[in-house]
Amino acid sequence: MPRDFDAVVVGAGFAGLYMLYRLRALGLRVRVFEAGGGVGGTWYWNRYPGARCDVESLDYSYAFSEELQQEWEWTERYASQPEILRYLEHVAERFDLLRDVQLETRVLAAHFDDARNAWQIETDRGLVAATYCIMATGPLSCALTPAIPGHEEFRGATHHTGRWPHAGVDFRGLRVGLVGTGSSGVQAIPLIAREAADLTVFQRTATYAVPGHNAPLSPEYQRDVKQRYRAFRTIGRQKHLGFGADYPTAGDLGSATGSAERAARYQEYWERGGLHFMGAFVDLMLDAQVNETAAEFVRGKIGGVVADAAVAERLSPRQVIGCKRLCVDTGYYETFNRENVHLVDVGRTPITSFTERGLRVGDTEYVFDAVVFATGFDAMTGALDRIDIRGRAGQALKEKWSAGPRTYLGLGIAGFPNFFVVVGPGSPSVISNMVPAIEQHVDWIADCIAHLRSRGFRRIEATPEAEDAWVAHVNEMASFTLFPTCNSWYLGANVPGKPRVFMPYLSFPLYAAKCAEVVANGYEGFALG
Ligand code: FAD
Ligand code: N01
Repeated sequence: MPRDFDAVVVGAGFAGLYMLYRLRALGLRVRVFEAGGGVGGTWYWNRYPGARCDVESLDYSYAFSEELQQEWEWTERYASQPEILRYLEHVAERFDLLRDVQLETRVLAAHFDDARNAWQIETDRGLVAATYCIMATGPLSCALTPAIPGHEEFRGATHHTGRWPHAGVDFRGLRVGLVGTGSSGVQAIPLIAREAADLTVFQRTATYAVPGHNAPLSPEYQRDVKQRYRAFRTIGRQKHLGFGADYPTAGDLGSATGSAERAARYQEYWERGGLHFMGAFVDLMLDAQVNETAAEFVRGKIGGVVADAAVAERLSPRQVIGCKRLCVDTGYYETFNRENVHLVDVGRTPITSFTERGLRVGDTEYVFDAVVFATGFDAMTGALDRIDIRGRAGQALKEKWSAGPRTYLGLGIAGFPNFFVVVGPGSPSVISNMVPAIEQHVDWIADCIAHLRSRGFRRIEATPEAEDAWVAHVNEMASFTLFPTCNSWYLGANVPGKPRVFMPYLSFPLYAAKCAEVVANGYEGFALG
């Protein structure tokens, strides 16, 4: 079979679009395959009411083009889904990317042909061959609906937040059930509650939510940032989470701070809003006792907002704060003061089944016109697991990863030559501001391919030794922290049967430095041939 492309990229979100831009600039023939009917990835699929970013827009945006970052005007501190989608569509148009993106095309398989040193990529529209195969399939793109018996019997509508109908959903006058209180549920609940006749929230684990204090972006502040955008980005990238240049980070320990001063610090960071809260002390995710003081502070806030003490108690989480991704909210806890909103605990008694009219929990039937699943994603590995990926000697990636994902730097995989993953397991990815994390990965991959081509190398592959050492290092980093203490999707704990392994790498700047060092040492840990 002829080689159709130098590179195939799977996915047209932030990662796939920028990957195409970089590879095209190197003169490669590239094809992007995207399952969706448009570009945007996360922001194409997640159209539920209230969807917006939780990293501020001036940070959560591309830095690769000075013109782009100067031209684009964000309207809010945290942009809404429609605005981010418009931005990505603008990027695709501005850089003439669409002509190499094939939409509504799902990649089903990618097999490495050793003799031809090429990837054979099977889509639901045919087969192509390419030298490089780059997975930009997204760490949170594989929506997960729990297998609740009797789904087919339910006469009402069901929707998943991550696969929201393009025409929107009119909840007016409807009795709505909503399952899940992670970031998606926390964003959707206040808006659905305002529209629906009645909303019942099914909560398995109470969640910590910190107000985002979302507001229109002041033109003065935006102008100010744009005047120093390069420095703003550089400082942001030096922070552990890859953002927040304008927020000084506390460098002191909660364990060495008195309780009154600690409470004042929490209040200050609460007022800052959003994910910044976890930066109040450097040992918040290292010391369980310090973490508990922050958790207690947030529980106090919940108690102060929710009028019914019993409901407030049920909404108060008990796990380590920050162990599951912190939610950033607008009026989440307040919503439970509304008369048309009810909270049902399904932590001890899970949802038993669907019925014709709604959901059954134990002996109680709840009647609904519509049920919303805000139940999250098969994160980091889900989209890759759903493609039949086979490397040298026909080795299946799914089999290789049966005890948990194994990568070198999250970028490369031993046994899978000329195959790259953008923001894959073993990289900071979901634990960081993802746009700079994506740009750093894409730049690394593009520079690597340019290096191979300029030196006449035809193949690159991570060595098993480098991969083993990296997997051990990623685990070791997590083991110093409180992250492994709860059932988070970072650990795969939300997917029945998924191996419990902490998947992201903690610390964006350390990671970026390591990637640069690998290059400086002649692609140390990779075999080039
Ligand atoms: P995606 O945007 O997920 O794109 C991957 C694309 O690959 C998808 O369009 C998918 O259809 C396609 N694809 C997958 N498999 C196949 C296949 N087999 N064949 C063809 N196409 C395929 N991160 C932050 O840092 N800050 C935030 O504020 C933030 N907010 C978020 C809000 C929501 C509601 C969600 C769900 C996630 C959020 N994230 C946030 C994480 C977000 O996923 C990333 O920031 C980023 O958008 C990921 O971009 P990506 O291109 O890597 O993946
Ligand atoms: O998914 P989640 P999400 N019965 O997995 C519950 C990003 N994001 O879509 O905690 C009952 O966090 C589950 O309960 P439990 C962000 O990175 C960002 O909300 O597993 N409940 C949980 O409450 C985020 O972390 C934003 O016990 C069930 C919920 O469903 C990631 O995407 C917005 C259940 C799932 O929460 C995922 O967020 C949205 C069952 N059978 C997403 N199964 C921003 O704000 C699951 N649950 C930027």
